Amino acid sequence: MATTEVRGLGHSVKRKEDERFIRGKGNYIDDVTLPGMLHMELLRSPFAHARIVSVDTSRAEALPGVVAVVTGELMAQHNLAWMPTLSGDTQAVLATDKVRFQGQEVAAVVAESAYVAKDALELIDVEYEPLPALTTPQQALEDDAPLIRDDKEGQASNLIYDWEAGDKEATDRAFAEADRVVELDTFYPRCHPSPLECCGCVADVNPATGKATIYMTSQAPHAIRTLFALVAGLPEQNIRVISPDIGGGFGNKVPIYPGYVVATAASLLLGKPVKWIEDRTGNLISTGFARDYHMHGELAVKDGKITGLRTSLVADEGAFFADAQPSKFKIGLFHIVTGSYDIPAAHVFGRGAYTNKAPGGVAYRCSFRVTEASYLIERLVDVAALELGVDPAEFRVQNFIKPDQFPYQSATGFVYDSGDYEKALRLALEKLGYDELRKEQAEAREQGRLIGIGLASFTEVVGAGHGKQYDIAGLRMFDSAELRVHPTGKAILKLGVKSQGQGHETTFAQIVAEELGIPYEDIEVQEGDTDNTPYGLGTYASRSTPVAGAATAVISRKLRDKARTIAAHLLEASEDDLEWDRGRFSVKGAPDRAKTIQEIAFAAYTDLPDGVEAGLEGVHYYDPPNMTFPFGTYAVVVEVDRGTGAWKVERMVAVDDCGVRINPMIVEGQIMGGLTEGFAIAAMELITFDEDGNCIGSNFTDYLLPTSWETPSFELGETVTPSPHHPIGAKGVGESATVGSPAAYVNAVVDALAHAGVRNLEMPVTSARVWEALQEAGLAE
Ligand code: MCN
Ligand code: CUN
Repeated sequence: MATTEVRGLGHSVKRKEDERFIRGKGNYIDDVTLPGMLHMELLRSPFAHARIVSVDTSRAEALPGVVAVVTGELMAQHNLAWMPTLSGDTQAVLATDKVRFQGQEVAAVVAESAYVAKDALELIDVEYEPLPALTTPQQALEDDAPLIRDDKEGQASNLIYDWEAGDKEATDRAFAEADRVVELDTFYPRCHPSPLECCGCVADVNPATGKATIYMTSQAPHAIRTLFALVAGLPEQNIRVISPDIGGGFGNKVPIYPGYVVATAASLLLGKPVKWIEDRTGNLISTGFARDYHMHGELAVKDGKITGLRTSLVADEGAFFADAQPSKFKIGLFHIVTGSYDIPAAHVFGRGAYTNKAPGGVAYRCSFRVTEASYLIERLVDVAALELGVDPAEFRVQNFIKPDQFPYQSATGFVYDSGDYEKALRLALEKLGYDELRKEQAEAREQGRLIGIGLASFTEVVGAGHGKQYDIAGLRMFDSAELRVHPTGKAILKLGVKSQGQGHETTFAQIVAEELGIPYEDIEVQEGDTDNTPYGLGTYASRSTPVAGAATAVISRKLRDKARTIAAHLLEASEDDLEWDRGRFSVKGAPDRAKTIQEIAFAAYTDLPDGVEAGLEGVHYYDPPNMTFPFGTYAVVVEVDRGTGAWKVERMVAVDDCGVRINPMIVEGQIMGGLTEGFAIAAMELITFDEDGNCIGSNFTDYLLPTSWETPSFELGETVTPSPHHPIGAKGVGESATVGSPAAYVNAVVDALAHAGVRNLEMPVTSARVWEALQEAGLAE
């Protein structure tokens, strides 16, 4: 480990970026103001499914201050009425034939101010012919269901795909031989990332040079630029995507949205910069939702061991298949569903259907449906323990993959890098005082009080690539780091990923500090400008540390190798005689004969050995050999009120293992944020639809986000099992707590009612739902 002076790995230094954030000096998309800039607002469909008969823009165009009204018809003239999605489908940019979900983009007004543009929306006269709306995939997959995607040639039904993984025969055999089969039907409801800052962009196409500069809230600016070049036919070198400070993404800012495309087209046509800032309702009803997953799971158990796992899934994809996920995997990485358990046989089958709801699934701290998978297995394991009458902690231990089984090949095709699941579980139980708590629970029950203890021992798969197997829209999932050490020993690190609040400016500087011995405050980290950073696939799926973090370590080491050559020259010694320590090379046995990294950096520009290239700079593109598999155990204690069904979290212990921690404080911040989101999903967040497809949850009075009042307090613990294939042993952590915790909360509430036969409660576990369960179980008071 590096010394405290340079603040390398393991130091909880404060986040560099917070200096500007807490002073209100951040530079978010709405802070971008350009000379002559116009403002754009989108007209959205009030219907979930309707044919467009006519669009009359004349009254809107006549409003003073309105510069242009853009319709689907106009976009179609430029071949831009439709765009490709990240899952290889097509999506309407502005509707031409039909609207297919409530909130779909129908037209746009460009005006001198956002207020005028908004007023003008009401003056656009659209005649709709309403059609029946399909709001569940079950409805959509019925034989006589109306066809949602009649725009697609050869699309005869609302089925998008069937997909499977694992060995069906071996799994069927395991079930035939089982002495017990446990089943669970559950629905992971639609929810929404809700970053503080909604989506938006400022598109600035310079009519003189043809250069298109697009400032946008994107988690993946390089990939977006390439897709823009391919879709709009613009030369890629003429497109510059700049993602400035981003006020939270959580997956919401991975896809391409119609607003970006229309604003860019409008700027191209008008020759002026055009700003589009999405409002909260627009964000909630139209952009990348998450989950909406109907799951059936079964476990085969024999002699207390899980011998098989079978799942059947139905995804509600909305009107366009726009999941942001690796293209070879139609249901994301759901096949991590075997979780932390050594299950010899597993088979996963999933299908996706179009419905009249907003597209864009998967997002929201998910790692490509790992969230749903983790929820299902951790609920199933609990149901199995209840059915078998065994302790859920011990049942988990019995079935865990053991430390000596790593690298572990899962039945569905993953190779887990490292893990010690029992250690994390035992630590959580110890912190909780589990055995004592079980006694208290039994005593409380005698007194008529309902206490529940819930566990979840999740395993995630994060850090996509490698590039051979994982891609986004064909682009291989590698990532990059370019490091420039300047003559005075200060450095700039440029990355292909893009922070939305994760603290990259601090943690990536710490990696360089560790590897090169330059103090972390002397290293500036830059991201998000495609003209000035090396190509990368962006920040999602907790991949920045596993991939760009590895690239950073590797390029630092390469520069250290060059520094050794220069140091040998300066010290008139052989390279082999040099020792590296704390940012300096010294001659073995003569520690006073030494050169610091700063002196070496200066020499790289002033005093080089013959034949050595000047400078101390380099770039590395890292294609990881494998994913990383962070894990942990979360333990929740709740008390349920028998009079109302309300439940309260009394304790929440979270033990995480993400390998080596770069900045423990940032890691803990990531975990606490995720535990809060997991709680919100388990307890209160729900976007739903009435039978006509009207979105319920289109604002923050209906879609409930937790405040500090509702949020439980968390007790954190850690174990460290390094990733063997990552240069610094780190695994990703940015999604773990959101992935792992919902099952722990639900398991706890179910556990409180389990003695009366309750086996399942659907999320969000509202007090109304618990009240109903209490009544059915005869526990209501
Ligand atoms: N880190 C560390 N040591 C580790 C692992 C991570 O110090 N062993 C640090 C990293 O260096 C980084 C942070 O923790 O500063 C998160 O790292 P990582 O796990 O690599 O995740 P990413 O940076 O790729 O972030 C993506 C992840 C995802 S997919 C979502 S969704 C999410 C999340 O991060 N969205 C967020 N956390 C968020 N946090 C904020 N504030 N805002 C969002 O939008
Ligand atoms: Cu899936 S939400 Mo994060 O991977 O950006």
